[in-house]
Amino acid sequence: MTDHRSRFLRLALRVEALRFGQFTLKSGRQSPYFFNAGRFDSGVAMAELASCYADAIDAHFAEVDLPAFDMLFGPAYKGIPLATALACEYARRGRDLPLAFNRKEAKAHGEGGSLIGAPLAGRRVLIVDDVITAGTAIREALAIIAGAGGTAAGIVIALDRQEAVDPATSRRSAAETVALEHALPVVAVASLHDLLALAGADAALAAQRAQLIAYRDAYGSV
Ligand code: OMP
Repeated sequence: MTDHRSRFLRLALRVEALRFGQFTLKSGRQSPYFFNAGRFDSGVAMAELASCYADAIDAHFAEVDLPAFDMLFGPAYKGIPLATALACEYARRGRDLPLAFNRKEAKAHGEGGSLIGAPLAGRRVLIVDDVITAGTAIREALAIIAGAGGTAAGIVIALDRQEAVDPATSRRSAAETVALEHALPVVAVASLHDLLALAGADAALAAQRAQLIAYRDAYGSV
């Protein structure tokens, strides 16, 4: 497993952003694990997380000659601190990227509107979000970028749960479906596959592994 994958998963377990139990998802599925990006709730945890995102992105786009994206967008709410921390991490690495995010309710006074930050028009925008299950949140972000005249250049998430939207008809994951539909790279720092690999190698996670496998067999793309 590449370094950023295990670094991220161990960090997520340490700050309890990744927890095991019984959780109801947005889709209504009962999941034996849940990823809560809100638990990266300190400067050090957020900075470590941003460095994992940047490493995953740089590894993915390493072969591309031109910068693949020239702006970051964080969808409300969880994407906002993630994109901001990533912009700071890139600044630390010597790259100053414009940054924008949205609010969920448009504001009628003051500066107005629902977009905050650098203009999206004419930019190749990398969407920074927390997790993909069915891809609904990401589709909303794609529509916001297109509506503002930007071009989506890719999507980066911390965790790809690798779930099929309707396992009875297709085992293609939501992330793969979005990637194909929009001809965009979807880069995940880690995936359920990586979590299973970690659980297989770590005695402390052995008890969770069987439940993760059962869940993957029921809903997973792999
Ligand atoms: P989709 O819109 O179905 O891709 O799911 C993404 C959203 O699900 C996230 O933005 C969260 O609101 C929520 N979620 C998590 O945060 N962590 C998980 O592990 C699973 C979900 C989920 O409900 O599927």
